[in-house]
Amino acid sequence: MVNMPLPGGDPKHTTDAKDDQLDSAREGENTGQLTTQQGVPVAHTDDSLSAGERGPTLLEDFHFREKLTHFDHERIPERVVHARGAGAYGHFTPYDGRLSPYTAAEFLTDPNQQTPVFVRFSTVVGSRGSADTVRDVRGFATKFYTRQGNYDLVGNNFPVFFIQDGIKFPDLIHAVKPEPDTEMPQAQSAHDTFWDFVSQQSETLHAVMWLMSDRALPRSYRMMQGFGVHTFRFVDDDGRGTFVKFHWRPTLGVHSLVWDECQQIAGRDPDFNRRDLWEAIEAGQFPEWELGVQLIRESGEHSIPFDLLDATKLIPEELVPVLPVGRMVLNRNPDNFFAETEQVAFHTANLVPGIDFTNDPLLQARNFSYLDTQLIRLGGPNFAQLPVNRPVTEVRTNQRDGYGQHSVPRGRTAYSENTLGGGCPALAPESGYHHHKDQVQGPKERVRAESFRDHYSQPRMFWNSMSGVEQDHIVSAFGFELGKVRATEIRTRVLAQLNLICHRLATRVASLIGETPPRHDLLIDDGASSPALSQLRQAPSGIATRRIAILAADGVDVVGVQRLQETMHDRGAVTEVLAPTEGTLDGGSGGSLAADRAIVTMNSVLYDAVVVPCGPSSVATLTHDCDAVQFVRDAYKHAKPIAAFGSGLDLLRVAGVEEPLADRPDVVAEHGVVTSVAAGDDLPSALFNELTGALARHRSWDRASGTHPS
Ligand code: HDD
Repeated sequence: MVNMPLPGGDPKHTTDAKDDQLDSAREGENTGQLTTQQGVPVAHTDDSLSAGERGPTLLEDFHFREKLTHFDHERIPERVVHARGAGAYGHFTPYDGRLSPYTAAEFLTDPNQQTPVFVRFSTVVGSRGSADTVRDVRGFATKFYTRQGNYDLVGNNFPVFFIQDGIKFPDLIHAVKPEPDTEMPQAQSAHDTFWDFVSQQSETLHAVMWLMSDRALPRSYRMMQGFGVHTFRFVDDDGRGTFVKFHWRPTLGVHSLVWDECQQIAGRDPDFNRRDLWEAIEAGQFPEWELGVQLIRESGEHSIPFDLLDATKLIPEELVPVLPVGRMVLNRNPDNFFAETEQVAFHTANLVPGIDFTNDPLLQARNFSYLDTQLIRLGGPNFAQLPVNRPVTEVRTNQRDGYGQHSVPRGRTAYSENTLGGGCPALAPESGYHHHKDQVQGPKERVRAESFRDHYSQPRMFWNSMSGVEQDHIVSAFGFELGKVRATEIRTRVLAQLNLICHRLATRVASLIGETPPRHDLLIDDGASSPALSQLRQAPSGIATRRIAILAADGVDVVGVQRLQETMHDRGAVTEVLAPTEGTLDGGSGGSLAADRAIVTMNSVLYDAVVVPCGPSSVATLTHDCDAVQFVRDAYKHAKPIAAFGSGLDLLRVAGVEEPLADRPDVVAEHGVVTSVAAGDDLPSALFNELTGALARHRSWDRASGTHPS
């Protein structure tokens, strides 16, 4: 049964075939008596069994031994990369049959099929307990539980990778991970070994440009793109192939944090992205992505001006448009982090009929690595039986035994071909998986293809595609990262590489780190760019789920705040009232308002916008509260929308906001600072509209102070 709601009475209301299947593995809430693993009720668990009140502990205390032994074995190896992550369940539905001419994969072509999915987002470099908001690539791995078996699309939020051949993956990861002698720094690329590697491997440069860009600092997992990265192959019912690149596009738009914020959030809420995903789903604000594909005929392979097998290259959307093909919604949080998000096992070789690989040497290496890593991480060959990993289709193999065998296979035969078992499980010559018949020939040799040699034109295209603000951020990021590099010769080598991308880029970075800029402009820039790569050039999105902090104290204009809340909630935003202490605030002209949180427990970096409402005594309190003043100062510095009305404008003045402020009820909106002297029922709706517009634009980079940090 796929996607049919289950009858009530289950421990949890299930919604699809995967949820239905998981139900059999879910335990009820821990409400009954405590037992041992053997189900024996436990009478006493706080003192071990000892010989005499102050005597030694006895070996026969089986409850003590079982409790300690299990605890001692609770940890499994964390993922060697992508150790820190967060996941959720949902579903994918294709829009229609538009991909039918290209692929036999039913989940992509049958609009009547809603396929359950599990998605895990991750950072790459940090350990399991590291902060979410580090400068890093984000993993975007999707397991589709299709009717033809599990398909895994194990992608990232960058469309390109750092190396061309997977044999270099251990070198790359050893260079970027904490240095082996000190195990420092944690979850950072800003150290000597990473840049030592980069400075000698020009193939890394394109991905490094993405890493230094705002893409490496996503505001939310819900607001980032995903990419399959490699060129894959669709295969139709007749075995004909078409090259394909996969894209996920979030409906909430693509938005980033700024670096200064990221560093603050890493201390104030290291779970920032994880919490954001969890809370949005709990609140019913289900994140959505559109799946898009770029299709290239096999005969057109060589019309693309670079090698499709090179994972350090992207196909500009202007050259091959992205065809939207379906929608994914994440609507269910896991019940248990370890059982589901930690034990989920992705593998690039989990394919269904209709999708195949190409000879991309990075992908070929991955096809070895993922299965291999799951064996050590999940302790044996039966990890596909773990609830989160099980397909919703029936599994019938001749594989037997091994650690953690959970099923009870019956019958005498576990081999093929057999007659004793009636020849079962039988082969599926028609519907089974057939590898694409790719023609290959050539000598056996260790060599990098000539067509992989150009390492500079796409980093340059990326740089050329950025807006001025995005370029500023990239320059500052290089300045920060290389500023942490102690070895001068590494800095010099990196600058020499940057000089081959753009002389101006190298010169600007050199001046930030006090190094001599490369002397000559060595390149001829063809000016190639792909405007689709710029985040800031994309159309503004809506404001759904954006978080607005309302700063208030006793004496606040309750009517004004309530009108603001109602309007912004109607538009999908989330508001929270922050006050010097939690509790109920008295309104200046009657009424009261609940304060959701104390200002000191939060910070403007945890919100998208801040509003200071009217209320002379409320504002007087806030102007003497350092945390409240800093709140507005930081929001201003980080180019976030700020609104104030009535006496609320005073807090903006004290915080040093330099934009023109209103001196009449008419709304003044300059560079994302929206003000009016009106209050309560007189508040003009233009104030809400201007705030909405500023939120949809995300940041105002043109602030008068010009001091926003990158
Ligand atoms: Fe990888 C995990 C994505 C190249 C070897 N990778 C992993 C995850 C993601 C990616 C999203 C986390 C999956 C999860 O949430 O459990 N990896 C990529 C992308 C790559 C890439 C988009 C390039 C296009 N990876 C890559 C190479 C190798 C690996 C070249 C090795 C040759 N990756 C692994 C791994 C991991 C992994 C060691 C660690 C944990 C795991 O697999 O399950 O096998």
